Amino acid sequence: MKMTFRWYGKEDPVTLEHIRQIPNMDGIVSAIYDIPVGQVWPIERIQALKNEVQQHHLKLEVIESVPVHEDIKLRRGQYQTYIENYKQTLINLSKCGIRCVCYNFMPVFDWTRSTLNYPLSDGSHALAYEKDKIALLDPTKLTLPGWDSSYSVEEVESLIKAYQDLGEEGLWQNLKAFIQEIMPIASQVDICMAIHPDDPPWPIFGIPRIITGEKNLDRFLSLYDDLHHGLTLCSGSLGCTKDNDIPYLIRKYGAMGRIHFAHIRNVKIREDGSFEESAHYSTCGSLDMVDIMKAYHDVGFEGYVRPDHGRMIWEETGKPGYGLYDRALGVMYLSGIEETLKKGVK
Ligand code: DNO
Repeated sequence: MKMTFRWYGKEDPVTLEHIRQIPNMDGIVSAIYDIPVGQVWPIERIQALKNEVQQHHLKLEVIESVPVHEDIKLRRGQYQTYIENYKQTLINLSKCGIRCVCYNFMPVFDWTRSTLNYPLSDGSHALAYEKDKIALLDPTKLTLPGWDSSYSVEEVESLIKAYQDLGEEGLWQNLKAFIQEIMPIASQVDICMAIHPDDPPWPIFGIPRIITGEKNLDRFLSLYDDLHHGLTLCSGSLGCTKDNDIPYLIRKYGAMGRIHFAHIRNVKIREDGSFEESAHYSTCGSLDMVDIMKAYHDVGFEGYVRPDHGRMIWEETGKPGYGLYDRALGVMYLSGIEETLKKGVK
């Protein structure tokens, strides 16, 4: 597997100089953040990002994400233009040597939490999803770091209503139409498309979410018969419900060659189904990292992997979930397990 690290560009308090000092690190996961969703990413902009990464002796490996415009997910308005733009962006990324693109099909909201700085018992802070607090939230008055903040309160209200009317089956139909339009191009230009699961993997605020577990992942993969059509297997997103057995899913989809990108992190699931994000180390959360790494090892996974959300430790401040220290600890821990597995130590 190829270890990578997410970098949010020049605005990121975590610099490429810092990232380069993490052992076993040479791949960067990034994106262009200032182009409005739906517009084409010009080759020059992609090349500039790539050059900047290379100047720091790192490689731009994965794009996370090329976001999908809400008009595409709702198949309304200017969806045809946005799909054509999406294809052109894939062509441009391919010309710059990119082979893996992560995206998601979550209606309106990307990852959702009730608390961004939940105090853990060791004095660190992490992201948490507390069911009772989520139930009281008004999504139109809230912005989380992973969300598109360009919508007004009225626009968010009308989007929520549109998805409630569309329903789960309608969303599946629109996803299918999108996949069938973009995948021939992605395949032709040799880009592996890696859909990110919904986080959390259940409906929120009364709107559907469909990339949630084995049955739906099977259905998703059946939408297009080509190895370029695949998954970002995010242990933390799928793993925040005990319904999903992560090592089993890795073995199943890994053996099929459908996992292109692995996000690895731990979560601690509570009795009531709420969860808090924990350190990567197995006993800090509900997931067994050795089982997870062993599953990747056993299926001969050669794709990209990155540590996912970290806690805020050692007084670090920064982008929630994306500080330097705890993610770097995650890299070292995962790399240690991988090295042990590779050497065949019993
Ligand atoms: C959360 C991330 C997600 C992911 C997108 C992919 O930290 O894993 O926001 O980048 O869902 O499109």
